[in-house]
Amino acid sequence: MLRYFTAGESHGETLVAFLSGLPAGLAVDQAFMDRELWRRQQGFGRGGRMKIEKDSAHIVSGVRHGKTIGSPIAILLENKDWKNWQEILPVEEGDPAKHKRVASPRPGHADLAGALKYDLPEARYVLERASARESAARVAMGAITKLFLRELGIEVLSHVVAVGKATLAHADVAWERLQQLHAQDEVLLNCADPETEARMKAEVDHALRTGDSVGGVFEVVAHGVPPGLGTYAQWDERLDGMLAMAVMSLQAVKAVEIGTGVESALSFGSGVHDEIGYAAEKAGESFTRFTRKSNHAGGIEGGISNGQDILVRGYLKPISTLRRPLGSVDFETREPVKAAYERSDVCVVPAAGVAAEAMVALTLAKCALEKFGGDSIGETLRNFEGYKHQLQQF
Ligand code: EPS
Repeated sequence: MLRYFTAGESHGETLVAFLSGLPAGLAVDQAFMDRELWRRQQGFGRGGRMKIEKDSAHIVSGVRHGKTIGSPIAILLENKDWKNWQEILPVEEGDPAKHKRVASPRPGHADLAGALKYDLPEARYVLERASARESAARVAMGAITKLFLRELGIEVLSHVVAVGKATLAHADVAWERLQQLHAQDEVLLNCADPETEARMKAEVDHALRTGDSVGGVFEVVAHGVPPGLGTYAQWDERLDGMLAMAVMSLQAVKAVEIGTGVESALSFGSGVHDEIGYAAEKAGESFTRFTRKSNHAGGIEGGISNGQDILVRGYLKPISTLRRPLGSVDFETREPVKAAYERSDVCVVPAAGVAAEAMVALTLAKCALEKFGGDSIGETLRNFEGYKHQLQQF
């Protein structure tokens, strides 16, 4: 059973990720992991912190001689900024005069709800854990599960379909185009269309100029997923439900969509459902001879993957830290004041897309291990081959 957790504060010493339940014998590629972490740090509109951090996954357990050994994997990610925070946020009692209070909660942030819940006089500890810095730990775990999924022929990538009002008109981007996008060593807004990307950049520029922030929409695409992951048999085993939770759990995501879910709700059934065909000759790499004319369902029907690409969109609210802050209340005096400002990002849609890839990969890996099992990668692959044979005989 695949299980995963993270720990760590945004300005603490390290982030920690735990990943337990992967089969033994999976080759772990450190350069790939660090490239995934690098991808999450890119994008136009990130703040000064990204100049400080250069994330790298420091694996301390569960991997020996370059391969998983079936034991829990623990990963450390150093916060380079810690050297500036050691006295502000020490583990031991420290000097209270050096603490850095977050005096007035930011609307949209966890500040107020978190302070009320944990009975904290101000929001410092709340933002330390609520911060999207935590998503770096998810990307580290997601990178290892991506390597596992690759063994099954599954790849997961993302692209940005909207930043503010700038929207990609034709969002059905070819898989090859996504691969090209991800081979690039420079990331602007991770949009497949350069003209749209320029309009997206203008939205971020506007937010930068006006002390504002801007949200948007990313799409995660999982390619090569076999039919049969997830099930309608029980409510919490539905793949779409699991993916929705995984992606919704990312900081600043306020809505999740599978395929063209939102548009479909406003359409007639005849325009939405993906007609089924059959190719007598076995077509290329597909798992079965059944074909589809479209993919509005986003690769999931009845909570089960259907063999088409899985498409999951996340809708991000604009970052809640504004250089031109909104109205709030001082925690101590209860007087009206402007919300606190701390160094922050202005737009994080491309980065959130990378973090969502990790969450989708973790979810798919969990479902694949539930279906195929295996304590060694060889055993998993044998079971998978048997299932593929079954599909071909259908
Ligand atoms: C974040 C605020 C900024 C971001 C941070 C998330 O950090 P800081 O307050 O240190 O400038 O840069 O994101 C990351 C550090 C990261 O790695 O993504 C927030 O409040 O959520």
